[in-house]
Amino acid sequence: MGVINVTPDSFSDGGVRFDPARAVEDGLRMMSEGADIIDVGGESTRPGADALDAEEELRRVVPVIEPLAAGGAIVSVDTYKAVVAREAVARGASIVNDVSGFLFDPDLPGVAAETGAAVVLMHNRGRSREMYREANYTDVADEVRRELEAAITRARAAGVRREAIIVDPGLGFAKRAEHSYEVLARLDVLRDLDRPILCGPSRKSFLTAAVGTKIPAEREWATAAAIAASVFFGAHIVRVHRVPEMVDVVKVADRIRAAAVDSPSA
Ligand code: PMM
Repeated sequence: MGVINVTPDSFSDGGVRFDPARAVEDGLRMMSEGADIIDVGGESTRPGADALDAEEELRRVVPVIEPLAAGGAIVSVDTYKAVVAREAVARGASIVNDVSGFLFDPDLPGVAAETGAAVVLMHNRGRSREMYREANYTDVADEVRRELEAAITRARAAGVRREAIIVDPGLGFAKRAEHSYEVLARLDVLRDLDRPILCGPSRKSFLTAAVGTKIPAEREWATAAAIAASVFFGAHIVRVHRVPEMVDVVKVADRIRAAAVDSPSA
């Protein structure tokens, strides 16, 4: 999954794709580089970010979603707002990527069910401004699994098909660095949920706990290590900013994972 942030203030790519033409061009290039899904977002989710109104969010994402979908991309819309999700799906998105795991907008599960879109339920707790306040865990991997199970229950209660659900541990969301490392290392506990697992370590600030402060665009080698680990520990989809390099990382990591599973001592 390649990331296209149509925002002036993205922490991870510095807002270069605020111009829709540039965003579309980059999304199409990501597809040719091997991305299977393009994730289009209009609101920055970095800690402390301000919420954006739905109309402005749609003004940003629709001109990017339509041409990408018309160009053959599987498009996901990174939004927690029902109004944005409904319109984005009408304009060609087929996945709703909700960083709140159906916690922030009570109307979103119903819209997801009605439209038949696939949904990414990401683990999270508070809103952007307050999410580190919620980063208290005794067993982070187990708590993330249980809270994702509750998100699946919310989705199913609204009529979302089980097959339409993808789960995501939400690296960096309501988690301090040590929590993100632990949840990544114990990603296999999410297998109990029996749904595809999406993992998004790309350029996140938890990587700086290991490599020191670097600007996000210089966290690619650190990202590669975390992407390889995501694949080893069972992720089915990885969300990345640099597609060609991470496609190679995934291909090699996946060969190693498959060899470990097939080995006589496994
Ligand atoms: N991370 C960001 C935004 N959306 N969605 C999912 N499903 N998983 C993530 O880890 C995730 C996300 C963080 O911001 P970015 O768009 O700048 O990478």
